[in-house]
Amino acid sequence: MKLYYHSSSSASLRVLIFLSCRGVPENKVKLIETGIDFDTRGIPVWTIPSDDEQYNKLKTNDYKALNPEGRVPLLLLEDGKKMTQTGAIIDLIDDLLGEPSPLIPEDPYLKAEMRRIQWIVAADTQPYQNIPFIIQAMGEWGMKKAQPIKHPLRKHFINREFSAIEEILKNVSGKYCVGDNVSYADCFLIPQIRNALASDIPLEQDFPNLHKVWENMLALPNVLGIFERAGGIIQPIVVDEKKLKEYVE
Ligand SMILES: N[C@@H](CCC(=O)N[C@@H](CS)C(=O)NCC(=O)O)C(=O)O
Repeated sequence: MKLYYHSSSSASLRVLIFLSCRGVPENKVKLIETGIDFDTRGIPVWTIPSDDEQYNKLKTNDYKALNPEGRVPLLLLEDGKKMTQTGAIIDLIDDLLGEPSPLIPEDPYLKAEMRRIQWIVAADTQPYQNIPFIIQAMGEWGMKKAQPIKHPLRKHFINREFSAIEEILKNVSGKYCVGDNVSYADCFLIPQIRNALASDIPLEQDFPNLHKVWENMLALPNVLGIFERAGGIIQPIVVDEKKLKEYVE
């Protein structure tokens, strides 16, 4: 299988952390980092690398030919089937491994708590703090308040949802989001915290339980290594500043 991802993408990092914490061998899921271009608004657009077989097959470097959603990550199976959406990708890889996943709590209630955190990050937080959404709000809807990464719209949604997760963690967290074992919830939450730190959210002060989980996850050398290879423990800003300025103005 092949995973098309980009290291600046928090959704991609969810799957990379999952693969590493689940101990999936590197030859089972080959990582293909997409190329990057920028549209007229300065927003990143993914491209198919020219040395990848999909480039020859599809005869274009337009990533939308591979994934009409235009988003990373994407999982390409050996038989050519594709899967998108991180929750579905992780479930599929885990099911294909064919044994009970150590990353899913056995207790049904705790499993549901894990899914709850996963969904708050994937459905209620990430889409509203995603840089393309913020740039759209600035350019089309006149919300020219600040740089996209520190934009109050982005900070509003991160703060709102982190407050909810903090309450959940008070009840179910141990070292990690759900008890003392790494679960899917951590794979989803940690990249979102990395994004929040780029927006100057005072994590330790405002969200002590999220901070605890963050510190414990970063103490795992494999997780730290993923962030370091992706540009550091704070989300890097990937926009074309010149195009963005022209668009917003
Ligand atoms: N709900 C999707 C989110 C994927 C997503 O938003 N990916 C971002 C990068 S973090 C992306 O590719 N954005 C490009 C775009 O929206 O055009 C998932 O869980 O896979």
